[in-house]
Amino acid sequence: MEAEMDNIMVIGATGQIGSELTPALREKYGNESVVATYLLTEEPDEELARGPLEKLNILNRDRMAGLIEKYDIDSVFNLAAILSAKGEKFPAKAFQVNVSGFFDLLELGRKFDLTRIMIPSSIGVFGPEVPTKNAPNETVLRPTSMYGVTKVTDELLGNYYFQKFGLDVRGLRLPGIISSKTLPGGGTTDYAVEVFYEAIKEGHYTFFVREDTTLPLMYMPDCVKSLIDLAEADLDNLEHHCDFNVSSMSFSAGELARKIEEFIPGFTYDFQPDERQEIADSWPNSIDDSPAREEWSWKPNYGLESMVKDMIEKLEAKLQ
Ligand code: AKB
Repeated sequence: MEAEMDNIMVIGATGQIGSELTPALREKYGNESVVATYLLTEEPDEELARGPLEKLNILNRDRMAGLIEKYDIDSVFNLAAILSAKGEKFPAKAFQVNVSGFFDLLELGRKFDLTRIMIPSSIGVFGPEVPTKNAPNETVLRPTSMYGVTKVTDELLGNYYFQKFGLDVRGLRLPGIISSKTLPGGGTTDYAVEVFYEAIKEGHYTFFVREDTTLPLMYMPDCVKSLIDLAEADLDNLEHHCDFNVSSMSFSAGELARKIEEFIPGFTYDFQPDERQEIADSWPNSIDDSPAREEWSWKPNYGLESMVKDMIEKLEAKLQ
C-alpha cells in the first residue's frame, strides 16, 4: 500500500542533504507542496525560496506543530542532526537535536496522523565489533560515538512507533555523503568533501585521517534518490523500517586523493590524523545492503570515477 505524500515538510532544508533533497522533492511534487524549514542562524538561498519557506528549530515543538497544522503536512523528512565529530564535543546537544527533537516529531506524527516520517540513520550506528567488510544489516549495534548512540536510539524509536502505533517511519543508514552544493559540517567523513574544494582552490589538502582509512561513501544524487525511493516504496514490501543499510562505494582516503590527482595533475596531499580518526576506525569499511536492494530495489548510479569527475566539474564551475 502506497501512502500519498501531498504536503511535505523538510526539517533542515539548508543543510548538506536538505539543500539538495528539497529542490528534488519540489521537482517531483511541486514547489507549493514542499515546505522548506531552516534554523534561524542559517541563510536560505534563492532556490529554497521558490516554495514555502519557514524558520524552525526542531527543539521548538510548538512551532513544529504549528507548521504541520498551517500547511496540512502529511509527510516529514527530518534532516536535522548533529554529526559525529561535533557530537563528541557537544554530547548533550547531540542528544537534544538527534533524539529529543525526533521524539517530539514522532509524537506529533501520532497527534496529526502523519502518513510518513523519513529520517536518515548512519553508518555511525556500527561499532568496532561489527565485521569491517560488508557489515550486515542485522548485527550488534554498539557504537562508540555519541552520534552513533543517538542514531541507534532513533532507529529503535522509529521501529517502535511503527510497530506500536502504526506510524509509518522510515530510515536508512547513510554512508558519508559527498556533495558539491553545501558543505557538510561536524562529520567524520567531511574530509571526502573538503578535499575537492582544497584541491581546486589551493592544489593541496591535508587529510585529518590516515591514508588507509576506508569508509562507505555515497554521492549526493544517489543519497537523494535513496531517500525518495524509500519514502515512495510500497509499505507492504517493507520488512525493515528505520534501519536499512544503503551502500554505494567504498574507498580509502589515499585512493580518493589519487583519483582526484588524475583529474587535477599536480594536486598534492598529506595525512595528519586527528581525533576523528578514532571515530572513523570504529566504523566498517563497507556495508551489505541486501535488504534495501530486495525490499525497495535500491540501486546507486555513481562509482568513484563518475563521482570524482562530476564533483570536479561542478565545483570548478562554482568556484571560478
Ligand atoms: C559523519 O561523518 O558524522 C556523517 C555520517 C557518516 O553519518 N557524515
